[in-house]
Amino acid sequence: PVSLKDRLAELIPKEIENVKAVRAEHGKKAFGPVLVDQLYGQVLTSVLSRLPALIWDGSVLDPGSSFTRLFFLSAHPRSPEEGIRFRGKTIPEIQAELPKAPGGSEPLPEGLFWLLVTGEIPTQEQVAELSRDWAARAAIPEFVEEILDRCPPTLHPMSQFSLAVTALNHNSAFAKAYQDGISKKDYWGPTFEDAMDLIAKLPNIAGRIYRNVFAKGKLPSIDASKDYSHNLAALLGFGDDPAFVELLRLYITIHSDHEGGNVSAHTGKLVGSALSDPFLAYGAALNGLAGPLHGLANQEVLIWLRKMQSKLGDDPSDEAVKEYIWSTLKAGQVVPGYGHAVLRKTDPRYTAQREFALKHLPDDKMFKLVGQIYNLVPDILLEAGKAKNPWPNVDAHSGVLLTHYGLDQMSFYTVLFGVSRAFGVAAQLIWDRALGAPLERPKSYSTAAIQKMFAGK
Ligand code: FAM
Repeated sequence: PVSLKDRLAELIPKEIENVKAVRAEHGKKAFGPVLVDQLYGQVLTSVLSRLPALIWDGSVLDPGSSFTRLFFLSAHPRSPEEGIRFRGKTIPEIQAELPKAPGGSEPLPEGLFWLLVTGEIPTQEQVAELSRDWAARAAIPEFVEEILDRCPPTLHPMSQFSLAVTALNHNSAFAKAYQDGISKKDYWGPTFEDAMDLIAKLPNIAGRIYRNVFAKGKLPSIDASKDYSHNLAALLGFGDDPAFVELLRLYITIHSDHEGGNVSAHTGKLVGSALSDPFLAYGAALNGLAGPLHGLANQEVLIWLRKMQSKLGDDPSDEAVKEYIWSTLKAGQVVPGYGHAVLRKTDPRYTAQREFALKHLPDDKMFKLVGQIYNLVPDILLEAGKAKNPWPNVDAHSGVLLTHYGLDQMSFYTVLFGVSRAFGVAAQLIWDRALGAPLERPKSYSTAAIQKMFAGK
């Protein structure tokens, strides 16, 4: 079928049977012990990134082995990249296999969404149908426009974004169906409609925030003959720059999903498990993405780089950069854009952006600085001896690319991350409702209970 919903309707009953079979065969097998220290977040890593607690088929991270990697680091200074697979495919594979726009060479995020939802590489026609469908759903209610227009420009763009997404719940198909007494087995249908509406409406929300906060004038309307990234670029005022449009296609694709346990994806899943509709669930996810240890890191990286540039000038020596990095650590701050809760290698999303930069902006000064930092930070983090992963993550690179094309308003960067992450969370919410995922409710213990439980043992 050309329609994503029709294809999904064919896949859901098969997957329900598959899950049943896996549970029948393996359901009674033990999976992961927990140490008391881990409950308090010490020893190796916090318990949650080790505890098998979630199921999500859309994407999976391959951490590599931290011990092997650290041990061999001096012998192999640049670690091999793999890291993430979307439905079994690496980033280079999806770049090669997903449909492109006419004349373009980066994958269309429409195709990535089809892949996340179905596990299949879509045809050009299926992807074109998604572009058309999203363009048709793109308008946002007038009252949401008014909410955004009334926000003071000093309110962080991420707070405005979350307000607007939450308010979309006004027209939620799932919330209405639930009130009308929908049966559990039909939850996925209205969830799918909300998920599609959510993704479709984000460009208009993001565009309006950008225009309002940075005084960029009137929004153009959505062009139904263009793909999602082209429309988003046009709403931000960059529709005439084909290289920027290509960057957005790559950007949305690689930021879309990153396993089920990262703060934004997990928040969406958790809130969705209470049967809050996809708008409420994604509004909550955005509030998690807005934290500096998660999505806000792309803003933080740019602030950090700019400060470094203003202090050290355009072509700083390695010694000066090293000293600057050490001064960040000595001030009790993190080096933004480095480290990861799961990955133990250079983030392949970093590499994909570096390759884009090498192709389109090899002489950009800030890109060169980012490359210089990449050669210095890992050894410093290793010497400092705390971070388990000294390698760069996605956020170390994204802001430099956006800045190159003139999108240099750093406080807006996480909004673009938020547009992208909706693809993964939306796909996950559809499958959670299709497979009857349970209410998420981890058990908490008091310290007194731990003392009592382990006394004398
Ligand atoms: N600079 C300095 N210290 C770091 C560090 C960094 N980049 N990364 C980790 N550490 C420290 C960390 O603060 C912790 O210190 P304490 O023991 O004093 O608390 C210690 O090393 C162990 O941390 P970890 O186990 O290696 O990392 P976590 O799993 O706790 O946290 C991150 C992972 C990503 C939050 C952490 O590496 C970090 O703060 N990085 C900088 C912020 C950043 O770039 N975030 C974006 C992550 C990105 F992938 C995303 O979500 N978009």
